[in-house]
Amino acid sequence: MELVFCTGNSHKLSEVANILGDDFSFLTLTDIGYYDEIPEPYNTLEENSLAKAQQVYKQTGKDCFAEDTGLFIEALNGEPGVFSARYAGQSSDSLRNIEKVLEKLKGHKNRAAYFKTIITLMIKGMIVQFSGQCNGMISERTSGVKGFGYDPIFIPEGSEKSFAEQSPEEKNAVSHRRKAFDAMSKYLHTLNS
Ligand code: ITT
Repeated sequence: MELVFCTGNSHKLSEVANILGDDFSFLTLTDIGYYDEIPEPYNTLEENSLAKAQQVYKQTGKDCFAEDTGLFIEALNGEPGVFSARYAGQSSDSLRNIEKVLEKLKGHKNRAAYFKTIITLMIKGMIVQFSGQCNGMISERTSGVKGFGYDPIFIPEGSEKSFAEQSPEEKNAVSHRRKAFDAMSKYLHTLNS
């Protein structure tokens, strides 16, 4: 089975390679020579992840999967949510995005938040979606240098360390991405059996 992971985010590529291990391998967009931009114009993770997978499938005919992820903060009515990549402006600048979150949360006691990942898998003419969520809280300040995006301010439930202070193995054991990809893996095994 040959599946293409439709992402331009190198951090996602390495996390997912680590999560799937020997279970399933995938091709990257670079592997198949696909360099077109993939827009995310919609207001939901479901629609954006579907649009990403559909664009690549329509243009290459290859079975593939894409994922869209957002950080949802309770006290900010779910912001930055589906707009997580460009919360502080058009370009994806994690430091500025984090600054904006910390500024908006100043004085808020409620720091509850969650990451959510939606995967769309296009395989054998079928479209299937999988979801994974990781609950936690937003810290008062950044800590740690590992991971990417909002990891320096996200403390997952059950931990005292931010995702950016955790090893890749620690983050991948509990993350939103882990849960969504476990569900996809399980589905692929049932297809293959
Ligand atoms: P794609 O090519 O896969 O679309 P992207 O970087 O545009 O890559 P998303 O729209 O899914 O990805 O993600 C939005 C942003 O959310 C991303 O740029 C990060 O800043 C942040 N993000 C996603 N997953 C994260 C994680 O596991 N930890 C911290 N931040 C994350």
